[in-house]
Amino acid sequence: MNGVLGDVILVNGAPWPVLDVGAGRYRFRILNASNARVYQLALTAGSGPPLTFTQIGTDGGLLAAPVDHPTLQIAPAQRFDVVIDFGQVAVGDTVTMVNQADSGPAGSVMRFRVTQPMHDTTSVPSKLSTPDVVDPATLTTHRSMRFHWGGGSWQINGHDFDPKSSEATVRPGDTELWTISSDFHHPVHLHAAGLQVLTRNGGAPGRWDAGWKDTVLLGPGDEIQVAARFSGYPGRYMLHCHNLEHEDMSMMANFHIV
Ligand SMILES: [Cu+2]
Repeated sequence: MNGVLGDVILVNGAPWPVLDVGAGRYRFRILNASNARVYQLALTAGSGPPLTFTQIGTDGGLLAAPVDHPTLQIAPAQRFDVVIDFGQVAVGDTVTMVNQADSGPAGSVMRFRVTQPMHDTTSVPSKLSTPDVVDPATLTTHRSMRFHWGGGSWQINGHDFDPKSSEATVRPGDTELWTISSDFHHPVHLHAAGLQVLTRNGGAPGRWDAGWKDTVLLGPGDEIQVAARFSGYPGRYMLHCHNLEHEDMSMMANFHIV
């Protein structure tokens, strides 16, 4: 039901690797390539306070402005572009990227060893890009996508994946308002589309929802509204839960761009 959770955490193919860094800013692109595990990443320093992630980008590119996060919740298929400033810790110290969502072996991800001083003249600009901001009032087509257990399988809108059926037909460049609801932890992924979270459970978007995404995480009982912009060529595309075991248990559907 949860998907398969392994007991060894790999980063770029290596179990719990160690990376030597200088005492300055580094940019990382973090992709959750686990089949089912949702991480709550944090950075603990050997001595001194924990470091923060300065998020500069997400699935669909740069954010408008950087956002500092003490922790990053990242679901399968999601991406976060971050800057970590190792200049905040002493040379010789270590920084561990931990996963607060688990304990034991899966509670550790990787370690950074700050091995040398670095003449770091970089800074993170306060303005990064000017992404399109969708005005929800302009969205005239509304659809609902319900990600729920169907008694024997994981389903979207009450049915198993059917290669012949379609949940939506849109035109290239269309932007629609989709309400996505969930009974469990489902990272909802659309192919060839950008998603901007407009509301989460009736309130403001969550702290990790900023920017144009293509994968949004819902928890049990969650309901979000997204602006969905379809950028692909005409053809058949998928939407699905990116928990691979849920997807394999038929939580997948077609949509068409015509
Ligand atoms: Cu799922």
